[in-house]
Amino acid sequence: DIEIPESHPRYQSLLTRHRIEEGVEKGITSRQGLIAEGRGEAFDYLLGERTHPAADEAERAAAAHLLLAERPVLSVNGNVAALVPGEMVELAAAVDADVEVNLFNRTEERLEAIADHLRDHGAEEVKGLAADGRIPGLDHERAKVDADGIGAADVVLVPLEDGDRAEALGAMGKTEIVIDLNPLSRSARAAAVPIVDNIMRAVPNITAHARDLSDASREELERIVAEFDADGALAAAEEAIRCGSLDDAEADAETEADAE
Ligand code: PTJ
Repeated sequence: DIEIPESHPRYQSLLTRHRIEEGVEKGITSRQGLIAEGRGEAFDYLLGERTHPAADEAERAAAAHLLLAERPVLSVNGNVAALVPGEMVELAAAVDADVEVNLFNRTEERLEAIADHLRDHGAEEVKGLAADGRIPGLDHERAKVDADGIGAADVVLVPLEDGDRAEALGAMGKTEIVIDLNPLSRSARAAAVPIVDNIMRAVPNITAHARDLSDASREELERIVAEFDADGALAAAEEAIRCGSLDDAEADAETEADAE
């Protein structure tokens, strides 16, 4: 194990990288997951490694969607399992959702390892092993889902999803919540709620919003969902990457305003 001093300026990023490495060693994360992590890190660096106000709003809209859903499902792949296993289980409990392992590069070994890993982190039931449902329009291996999981879901959270699958799920009429640091990715663009934020920050924040909204009326939740603007959220993220993110004065002003 490596020790990363918390005082290191890039502590979070090094911790994330270390978790992915460990995930590969444990047979949870694919080697392609290392490449995906590198891509994500580059975008996070440009975003200033913080949750921007537009991402926070998307996280609140995601919580409202999940609370309103009849059959919400949280999809877990090899990167998600390595980075936020306990946090996904907590979110599932907060919004009463199922957890389903759903892999881009599907192998039985990795499926089992991820399901075990989620159980070690408190999951009671893990879906994805039955694989008795299909997403229309995808080739055999990539189409597999549980018929009573993602197959029957009305709202699905698909973090770090491949673009083809995100589009195919959208075409099935499901409300998709995507977490992806790249605001230009097809997955983010296919989503009803694109969350441009690091999954390490996004998932705990969706849970915090869900807890905050647990007593909200249906009308209030529906209002949050209706007022959310997906194109606006993507544009704000792109704007933050292009010019705003490294402006510390602006960030400080925002923090001060929040404190007041
Ligand atoms: O475990 P599997 O087989 O299901 O495979 C999972 C990966 C992620 C390897 C697979 O789905 C894949 O290849 O995804 P892509 O096409 O590389 O897309 C991953 C997206 O997630 C990219 O747009 C990255 O910017 C983004 N990303 C990477 N790390 C993070 C992230 N977004 C949020 N938080 C992160 N930590």
